[in-house]
Amino acid sequence: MLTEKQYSEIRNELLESSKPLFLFHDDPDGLTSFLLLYRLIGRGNGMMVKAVPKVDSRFIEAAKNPVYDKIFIMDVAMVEQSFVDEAKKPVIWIDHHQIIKLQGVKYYNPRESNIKDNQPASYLCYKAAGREEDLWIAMAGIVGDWTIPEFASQFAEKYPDLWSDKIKKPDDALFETKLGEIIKIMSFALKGPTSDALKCVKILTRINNPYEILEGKTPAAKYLYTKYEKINNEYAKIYQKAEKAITNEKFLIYTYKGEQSFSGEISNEMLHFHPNKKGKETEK
Ligand SMILES: [Mn+2]
Repeated sequence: MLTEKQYSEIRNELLESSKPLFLFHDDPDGLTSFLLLYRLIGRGNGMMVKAVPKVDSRFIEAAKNPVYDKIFIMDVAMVEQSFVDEAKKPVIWIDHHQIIKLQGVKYYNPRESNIKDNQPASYLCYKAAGREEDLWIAMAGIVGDWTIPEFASQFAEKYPDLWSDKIKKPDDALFETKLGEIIKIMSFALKGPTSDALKCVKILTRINNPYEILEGKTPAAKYLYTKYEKINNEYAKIYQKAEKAITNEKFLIYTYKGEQSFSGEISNEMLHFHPNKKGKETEK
């Protein structure tokens, strides 16, 4: 757990920033961490950290841009010291991966007080931003990172149709609820060309309730939903083929070709619906 003092330090760093640069991991936990912090102040720009989860020389040019006065890094496992040194700006790093100590960084990681405590970055950002109306965004990130927070019951009460009494484990929520569908929409929003992913991120900063996405009511929300459906079709095809490949063997190795990489997602869903198998995805 971070302390209340730490949460308010993060909040103050945000409130006092004229224009922050946000660097976030390109998964639902990283994305929602960005949304939660951005929505508190409505200023700044976000960039995804893709491929290698490391803030390095790829981000120096953006970091040096004089329009930004501070850099926030969320849910990225590694930051290079040379990045911090060259950026010459306050760096606030909120993470829950292995502890890494750098010079000149304000570092927030719950593992520092308890090595077993790895509450997702979105959990930390929700607590720091303190906007209860963004509970659904926090839940998407936290459950998307395979964690059920203590405020899940609050979410269930507010959005009973997005949750279910049967949920015991994070994967029950991921694969058998409407919240799980929102998480998938967010995850697929980040796929494809970076420019399109960023367009989707921008749309998400302006969405005020989960039903807007699920029902695709506004043109912007519909854009997200259509992208989701398109990618999900591809996903479903590969998933069904992989499911057909299940044999009595303990391990399932399934190889596929395609535009998108779904290895993690498919393997996780297979494990949920076929818990007696040990999945192993390979990709070509
Ligand atoms: Mn994470």
